[in-house]
Amino acid sequence: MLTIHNDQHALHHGKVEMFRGELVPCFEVPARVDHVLHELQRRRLGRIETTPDAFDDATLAHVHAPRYLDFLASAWDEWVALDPANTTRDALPSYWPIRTFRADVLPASFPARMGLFSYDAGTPLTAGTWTAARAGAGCALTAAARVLGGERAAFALTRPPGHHAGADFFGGYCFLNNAAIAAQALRDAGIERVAVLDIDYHHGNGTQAIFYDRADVHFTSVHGDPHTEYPYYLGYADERGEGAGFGFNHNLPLPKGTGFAAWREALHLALRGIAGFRPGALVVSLGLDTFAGDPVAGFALATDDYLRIGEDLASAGLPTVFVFEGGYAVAEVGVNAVNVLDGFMQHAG
Ligand code: 6XA
Ligand code: ZN
Repeated sequence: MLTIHNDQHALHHGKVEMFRGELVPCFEVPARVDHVLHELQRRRLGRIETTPDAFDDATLAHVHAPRYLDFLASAWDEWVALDPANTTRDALPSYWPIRTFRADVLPASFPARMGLFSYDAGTPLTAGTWTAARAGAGCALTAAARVLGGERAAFALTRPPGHHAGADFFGGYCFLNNAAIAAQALRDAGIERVAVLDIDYHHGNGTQAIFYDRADVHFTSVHGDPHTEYPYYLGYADERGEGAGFGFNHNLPLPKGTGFAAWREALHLALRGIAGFRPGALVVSLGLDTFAGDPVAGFALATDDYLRIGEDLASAGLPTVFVFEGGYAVAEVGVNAVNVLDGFMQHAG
């Protein structure tokens, strides 16, 4: 499979995140991508492009709010302007405008805007975050462009991940929604109906929210039940879409502890729903935190199961853009990710 690799991803390297009541070293680290890249090379799975195509920043505004993009672009400089010693610290939010507060006013205070544009304290913003996230979006756009150019599939190997990022907020280690940006690019190129399938352990709340009122992009997610699992406040089965988008959102929450047999049944259900939509292309949010050994998740998938997932995804018979999302069992994430891609290519027509 063709891989588009963003080599600027390592510029985003958070030090700490708030986790279960304390600041702990970040789970979402550059080594995750290094392991996937190494495994792709070891198994010679296909060509690897290391320089994504140039793109116009205006493309990002097809998915994200301009005031949010402006905030991200200047956030690090503003953080350092508060205190020169901040160069040694990650920026994390401390205040959020929950219900009854105003979100229309853009406060002058940088910490206040951090909270306005985020929803958790687990997503550090660092000196290289904007550069890495922007390059990551370019990687997803390039993968979409290659599939539009006739590739059966392409893999955007990038980080930070994207599926929790909404039109105007970051969270869950995500800043720009790479999968949504790829899906929108496929639409902009004239593909009438695009399906996004999110198989990360965590519900893709950002992607769902971006397309919730649209009938042209169908969103499906198989994930840990939000009653007990992050992101908690979205991802329930009764979320079907709204307005013109009603019927084009499909959530398949599963209990913590779910093993591969039940997970795969949900995948088959997801693929049946997608087939009924008759999309011209598929974007897969490829999270590997469904693995039994993942430190922040709770399903029980094994390394070989990822080959079967790839085969099942290939059976959809659609031009496919894979976008790398979560997966924090760092030593295994490479093999698990490449197993999906390998299984896919072996069964792709
Ligand atoms: C809470 C856990 C964040 C999970 C991020 C993730 N800090 N999303 O993997 O897919
Ligand atoms: Zn995840």
